[in-house]
Parts: sequence; C-alpha cells; structure tokens
Amino acid sequence: MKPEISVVMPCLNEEETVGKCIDEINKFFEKEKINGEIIVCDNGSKDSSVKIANSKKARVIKQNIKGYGAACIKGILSAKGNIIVIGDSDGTYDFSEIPILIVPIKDGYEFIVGNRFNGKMKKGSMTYLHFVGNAFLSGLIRILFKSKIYDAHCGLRAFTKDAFKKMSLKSDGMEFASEMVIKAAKKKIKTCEVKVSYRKRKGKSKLNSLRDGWRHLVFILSSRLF
Ligand SMILES: Nc1nc2c(ncn2[C@@H]2O[C@H](COP(=O)(O)OP(=O)(O)OP(=O)(O)O)[C@@H](O)[C@H]2O)c(=O)[nH]1
Ligand SMILES: [Mg+2]
Repeated sequence: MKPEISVVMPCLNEEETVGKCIDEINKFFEKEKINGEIIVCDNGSKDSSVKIANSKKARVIKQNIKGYGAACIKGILSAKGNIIVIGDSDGTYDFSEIPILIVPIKDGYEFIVGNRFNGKMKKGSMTYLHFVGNAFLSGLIRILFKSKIYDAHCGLRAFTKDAFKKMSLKSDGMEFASEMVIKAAKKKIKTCEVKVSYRKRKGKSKLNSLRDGWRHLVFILSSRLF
C-alpha cells in the first residue's frame, strides 16, 4: 500500500542518533495509525549509521554526490508518499511534532517550515554565531524575495510532492535549505511557518559555519540576479 507520509532523513555519520530518530518516527506512525515510510539518505557514512538504519524499519538510499542537498534530493525523489517531511538525523528535532507540520496541508499549504526561534529551543542547541547568521540570511531572503520565513535554515519541514516538483531544486550543499525557501517564494507556493522544538545535537556537526554561511550568501544573492 502506498505510504501517506514519507519522512526523509539526510544522514552522515550519525550513529549515535539515527536509530533513535527512526524509533521516534515509527512511534509517531503507530500512535497516529499512519501508513508511513522512513528514508535515510546516506552518501558516505564511515560509522555504523547505515547498519543501524538497515536494522530498523527504514529504507536506506545511497547517493554518490556529496552534500546535504544532494542527499535530500535523492531521498525525496525515492519517496512514495504525497506528503514529505524532511528532518535531520542528529537528534535535534522532535519527530513527534510531525502533526504540527502537516496539519496546514489540509488548509491548502504546500510547504511548511519549522521555526525554532518561536518554538522551544533547548539551551546550548544553537551557537550564537549560527543564531546571528541564520537571522541575517533569513532576513535577507525575506527582503529580496518577499518571503515570510524567519528560520530559513530549519531542517524540519513538510511539503507536498507537487510543491517539490514545482521548486525544481538543484543545490548539493547546505544552501539547499535556502533554495527551497527562495524557490517557494518565487513560484508562489503557499508557504507557512510553524513553531518547532530544537534540541542539542549529539555527534559532530557537519555544518562549517564560514564555508556554508558563504555558500548560502552567494546562493541567495545570485538567485536575486538570475
Ligand atoms: N547524507 C548526508 N547527510 C548530511 C550531509 N551533511 C549533513 N548531513 C546530514 O544533514 C543533517 C544536517 O546536518 P547538521 O550537521 O546537523 O547541520 P546543522 O543542523 O545545520 O548544524 P547543527 O546545528 O550543528 O546540527 C544531519 O542529519 C546530517 O547528518 C551530507 O553531506 N550527506
Ligand atoms: Mg543538525
């Protein structure tokens, strides 16, 4: 039977948390009696992440191209549900909050982005540099593209398969998060933001503040020009 919801998790060396995330999602599916699927997208984990994901109720998708965006795109393309949720596999997002993200779809929203600033952000979960950088880049996207999103880099989001097709996403790296918000604004995809929690990550962060911040900035500015 075709799943109603596909949860897609990019994963790079997250053996400490990927299993717990899968359990959290399956618990939600069981509680809400949802026929859902979990897709873990890997492109080169050297730890036991893939082994753990394979041992649980999840499908592992391999991507040869490196990067967060490349992993997300491949995972989303293989998703069978019409509603897709993406979320990190580092334990930072509370997957029991998926209903908060998908309820707006019933009201006609096609793309729903989590907002950690309005939600419950646990102490120490975000560095001051990332907080300021995100606020600046989200503000720039709001000004340049008339977007209404205040947390453009939140990794927990939901969208319809149709909205994903309309966005025609191409970014391989972390700037994929900006690309989604920009394309949604440009293509007038009905978008809203909902409050979500954010917990301190376990394991090593894959975000390189300067390199990825710069890639976001270049992507945002070039999207305005072209
Ligand atoms: N498959 C794959 N997953 C990735 C890659 N880079 C990051 N990820 C995953 O994407 C998610 C986001 O990466 P994070 O390192 O958590 O980045 P972040 O959430 O912006 O930064 P933190 O606040 O430090 O967690 C995590 O689940 C990573 O494992 C990649 O190149 N390939
Ligand atoms: Mg993270």
